Amino acid sequence: MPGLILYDYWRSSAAYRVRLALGFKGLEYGCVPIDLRKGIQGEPGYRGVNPQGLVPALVVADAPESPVLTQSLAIIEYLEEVHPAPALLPADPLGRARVRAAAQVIASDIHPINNLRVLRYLKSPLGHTQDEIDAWARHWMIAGLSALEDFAHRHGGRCVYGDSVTLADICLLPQLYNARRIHTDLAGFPRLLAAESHVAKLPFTIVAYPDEGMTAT
Ligand SMILES: N[C@@H](CCC(=O)N[C@@H](CS)C(=O)NCC(=O)O)C(=O)O
Repeated sequence: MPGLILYDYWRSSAAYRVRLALGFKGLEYGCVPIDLRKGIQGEPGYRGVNPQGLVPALVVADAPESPVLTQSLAIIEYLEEVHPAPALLPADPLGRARVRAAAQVIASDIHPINNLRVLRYLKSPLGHTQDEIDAWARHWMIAGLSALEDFAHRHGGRCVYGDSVTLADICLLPQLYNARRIHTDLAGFPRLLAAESHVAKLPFTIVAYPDEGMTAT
């Protein structure tokens, strides 16, 4: 049995962050697909793993009592502490604070209000049309990406922060994947697109890329 087991969904951007972090650190892991389209995340079996009914969850199967970790950023910070090299956070406290801030623009400010359950709630019971829901999602996407573009102008190099891959890039790639799914105009984000294009060429990103084939297992 692998030492790490990821409860995953191919299109989940939060799970995609964790796949990227695992790949960046060269960690082997097993996968349990949770099909969000079929509502498996709300079933008692999965609620037993993550009572919040969200993916990802990571089981540390080779630790005593096989603890379950939830929340993508907490999972990635755990991996960073247990497997510090290669690092996803800069060595200096100021750099770490900045990279965490960039990651939270995505993980705290964009993603939660554009999540599946939120968009479904806008449709029912609130009764919004699909056009209104898409406009909502794009509005918050652009607001967050604009802040991140500004961050990359101030602090970026080849990556969102400096020239090395950090947690900020690990959050950016899945969010741009989501942005394209809802047809967001990305022309106003040249620094983010450049960072994405640089990081997406690195081999660890290829395995992590959303692949529907994983739901078949
Ligand atoms: N803050 C959480 C967010 C997790 C989350 O919202 N996951 C989404 C997929 S990206 C999910 O499981 N959604 C299921 C639903 O909305 O029913 C994290 O970073 O792990």
